[in-house]
Amino acid sequence: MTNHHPIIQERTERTQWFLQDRFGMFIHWGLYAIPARGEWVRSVERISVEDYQTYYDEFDPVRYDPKAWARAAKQAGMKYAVLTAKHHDGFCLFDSALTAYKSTNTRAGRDLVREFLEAFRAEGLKVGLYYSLIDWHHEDYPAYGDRIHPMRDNESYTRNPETFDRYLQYMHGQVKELLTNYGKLDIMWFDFSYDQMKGETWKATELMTTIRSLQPHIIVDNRLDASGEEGGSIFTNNPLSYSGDFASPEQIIPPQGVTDHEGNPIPWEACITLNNNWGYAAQDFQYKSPTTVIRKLVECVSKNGNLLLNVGPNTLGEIPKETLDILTEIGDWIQKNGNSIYGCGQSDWPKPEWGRYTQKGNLLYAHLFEESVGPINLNGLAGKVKKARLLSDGSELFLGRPWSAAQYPNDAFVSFARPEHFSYPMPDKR
Ligand code: JFZ
Repeated sequence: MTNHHPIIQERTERTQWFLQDRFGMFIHWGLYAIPARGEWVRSVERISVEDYQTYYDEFDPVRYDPKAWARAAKQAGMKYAVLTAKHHDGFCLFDSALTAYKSTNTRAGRDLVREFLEAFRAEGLKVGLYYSLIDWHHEDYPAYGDRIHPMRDNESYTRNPETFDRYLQYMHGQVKELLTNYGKLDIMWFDFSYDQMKGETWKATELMTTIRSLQPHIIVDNRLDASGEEGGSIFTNNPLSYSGDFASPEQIIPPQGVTDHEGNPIPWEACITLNNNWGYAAQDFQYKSPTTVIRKLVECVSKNGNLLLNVGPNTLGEIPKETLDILTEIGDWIQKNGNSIYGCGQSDWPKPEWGRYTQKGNLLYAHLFEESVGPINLNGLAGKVKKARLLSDGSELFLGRPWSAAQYPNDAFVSFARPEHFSYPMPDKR
């Protein structure tokens, strides 16, 4: 049953490219790259405004070369990228007229956002900006100074409506700057809502009206409305204007994909770190293997979702070597197997026990996650498979029925070696 709710219809239209592209790069970068203990360091370690200021005073990313980042993303098979224009610490990587707390006033002296956008567009990638709703630096935000973000602290906080309104003007103003001064943006990634700090507390309807009038095609995440399990009105059949265009599960791939309360698929993107931190963490070497990342990408696609894979560049502006090596291997795989990712989605057939399916029209992509003993079985596909090919080199895969499979009349069987390598008799070989 199609839902003709205008917000859902527009969402479907706007997210067409997004659902094709499937794989993007998340970039968490800011002053927190200097302490190198993750982007929450100021909150977690209760760092004072004065002490955090030293990072601002030192910030000098002399090796920032967004063209190199863009090449790495492109080579890895990523089709879009999202950079933290401002994270919770409030430091702006762009030349905002509304604050002095920005990269152009540091030794960097550069509009890092503008350079990022230009470099990634030049590589043909779509571009997005992350913008933190939370601001630990703005004096009118109710977690200013030594008072730490309430989700990490039990001390109570109060929001003064008058002064908070000044923050909203600032926040709305910066969003307008980003959507006015930087050309066409493809994604606006807000982060995040909690407790009463959600929806209309952000004046979300007004903000969305502005956003849609400035950049009608931009897609927006669901975190203006709600974050986490609560999810927000994107999960209903009557979403609010600020419900967002896609759900944003974080550090998890939803077991059943993401659907609304009635079971209809909704666009989603899992954001996942490569080690255990978003921002650069110099001592965190717990990187996921390229195989894991590839399989997680396949898993997302097999559940109609996207993967936004995070990188955390260091204070000099470099993506860590460990990260680049993983991206290279992912790219080598995608180079050969990208047809099973882009434009693909959930299969009509249930998950096979040996791996996962992705599907595009009548093309079924079988992702084998384990070594096979003998042919692999395609459950219920007997007589339905015209031919089988190895995606990476186009070679024919033998499609036949091993004698030992007599008790599985409904399954098709695919072998990875030539039939003569098998000891059982092949009826069509004599
Ligand atoms: C947020 C940020 O705090 C984090 O630094 C990072 O940018 C990530 C992508 O997004 O993390 C969240 C957001 C929401 C919840 C938890 C972590 N939540 O609602 O529980």
